[in-house]
Amino acid sequence: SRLCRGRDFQIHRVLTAFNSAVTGEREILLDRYLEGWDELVKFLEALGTVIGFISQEVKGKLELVRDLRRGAPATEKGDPYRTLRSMMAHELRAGLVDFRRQSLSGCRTLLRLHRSLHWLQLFLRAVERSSAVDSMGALCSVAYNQALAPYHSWLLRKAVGVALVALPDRAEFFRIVCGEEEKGEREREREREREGRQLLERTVLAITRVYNITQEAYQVNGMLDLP
Ligand code: 1PX
Repeated sequence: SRLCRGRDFQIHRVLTAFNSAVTGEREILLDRYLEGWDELVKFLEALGTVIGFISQEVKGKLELVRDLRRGAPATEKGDPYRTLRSMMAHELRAGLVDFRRQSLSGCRTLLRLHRSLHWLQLFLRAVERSSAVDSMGALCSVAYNQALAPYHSWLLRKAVGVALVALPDRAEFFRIVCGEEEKGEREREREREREGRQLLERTVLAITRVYNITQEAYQVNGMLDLP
């Protein structure tokens, strides 16, 4: 069942990864950033097959950045893919960033993940404020229209619309977030939701911090619109 597949997902791992991605110098550690995404992919995979194309898309992007990292290992001059800023500096210096057309740079690839974190922030904030009558699909698509749709083609927007109809309901969402198996009575369900909300809040804060630092780095380098 969906629940069993979802058991793997642990929201506290998302929290830990994104929290530890930020260093004292406000650097973003790419390994930790990608680990945070690995965990989010598990959540997507717990949602089942209709969402499958979205998790494939994310996995492809994660793999691409990791391939680049492996292909440019650390030397005595430094580790080019250790942090977001070192990646930007390295790819700019090496002429790997194409400002005119689509390329396979780490910068343009991570920009897609970055925009997705914007979506995630908006979505999770809406979930926090939601009540039992709200539909997940609706919360999702409001956030999607704001954060991602402007970058997507008409056809993709339609496909996403179809996929969002297949989202689980709110109770199941919290079951996946809290990693509990048994369907409890009302009381248990409420308690679980309280715990879930607290963890969600902290996770949103961690993601927001990472998002803001990343946004600033892209802005400083004039790379917010990389094709
Ligand atoms: C605790 C809750 C965790 C929830 C985790 C959910 C994480 C979801 C992240 C969504 C990531 C979407 C990636 C989009 C990247 C992108 O824009 N790619 C497009 C452009 O790439 P390109 O290389 O061509 O420039 C690409 O064309 C898009 C592919 C399909 C993406 C569809 C996005 C749908 C967003 C809505 C996600 C709904 C997930 C439901 C979670 C409850």
